[in-house]
Amino acid sequence: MKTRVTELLGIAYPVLQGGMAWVSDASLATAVSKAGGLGIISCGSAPAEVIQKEIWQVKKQTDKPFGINIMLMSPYADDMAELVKEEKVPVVTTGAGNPSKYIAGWKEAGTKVLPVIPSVALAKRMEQAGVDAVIAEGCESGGHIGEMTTMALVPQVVSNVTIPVIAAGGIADGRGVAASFMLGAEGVQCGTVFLASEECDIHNTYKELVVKAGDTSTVVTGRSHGHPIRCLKSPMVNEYLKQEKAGVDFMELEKLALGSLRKAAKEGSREEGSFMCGQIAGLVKEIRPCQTIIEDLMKEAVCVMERTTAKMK
Ligand code: TUI
Repeated sequence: MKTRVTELLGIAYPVLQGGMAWVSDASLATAVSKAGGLGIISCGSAPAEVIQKEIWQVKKQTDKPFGINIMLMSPYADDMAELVKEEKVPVVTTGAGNPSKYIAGWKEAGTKVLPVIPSVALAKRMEQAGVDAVIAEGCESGGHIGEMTTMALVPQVVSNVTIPVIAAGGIADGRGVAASFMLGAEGVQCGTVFLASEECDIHNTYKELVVKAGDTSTVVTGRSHGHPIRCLKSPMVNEYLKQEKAGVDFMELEKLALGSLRKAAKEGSREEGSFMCGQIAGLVKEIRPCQTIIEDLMKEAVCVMERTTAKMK
């Protein structure tokens, strides 16, 4: 399938793997890029030298394009912005903030810039700042989320910018891909479905929890203090929500959550882990290689689109 997104990024399929802190490392990014999508290393809150090694590992294993995702609330965001230029990373995506101050430098280095945006206003500002495309992410996503749903956000962004739009949030099969294209997106970004991939280097417990999850298995913490995070229900998360409801302040709550991402991804701790995950987990029923995930997404999407148009005649 050829779209402005496949042309822009030099990839075979319009499928990006979302950056996931403590999850999407060189192993996952390499597998997705080798399979014809765009693999993305997440910087999370790691220091630049850790991410530089991940970049070297991807470069050693494939010549295909790949990206890094910079979480703009990270204390190392400035260092990461420099690293993008130093390593001539083909694609950078950003999350949890406004990347305006970095855009000119990245463009000069030849990097394609794709910010995640949660609203039309930010999409328009990013277009004016010269980005190559925007990733419109709905609150069905796992992790740090905005207010809008994918269904409402994507068409409104498409109607307000001329650059390509990539849909994210709640997409895990061909129906989600087809629906995104119907809304005017020219690519999709998926996270949750890649948690359940063979090449995803996280604890087996995490994968098991994703595969067993249903439609209502996730909750959102931190709404009251302006840092909403979607993750699977768990003892740690229940305690967080209880304390949040009781009005415990942000710093105290953060102490409770400290290290919980690592505890989920690396230790598989059901008690203390924060298993970030999207609402679409209920559709993810098996662990597959990235190649199969991407091929299934695209085959199903074409099938659904053909079947739907035939039904409407
Ligand atoms: O970034 C994400 N999702 C994430 S990042 C993350 S790591 C983390 N670790 C500890 C605490 C918090 C996060 C886990 N999940 N998604 C992209 C995304 N970006 N969603 C929403 C936004 C966003 C929100 C506001 C983007 C821009 C924005 O701009 C506000 C402004 O400054 O205009």
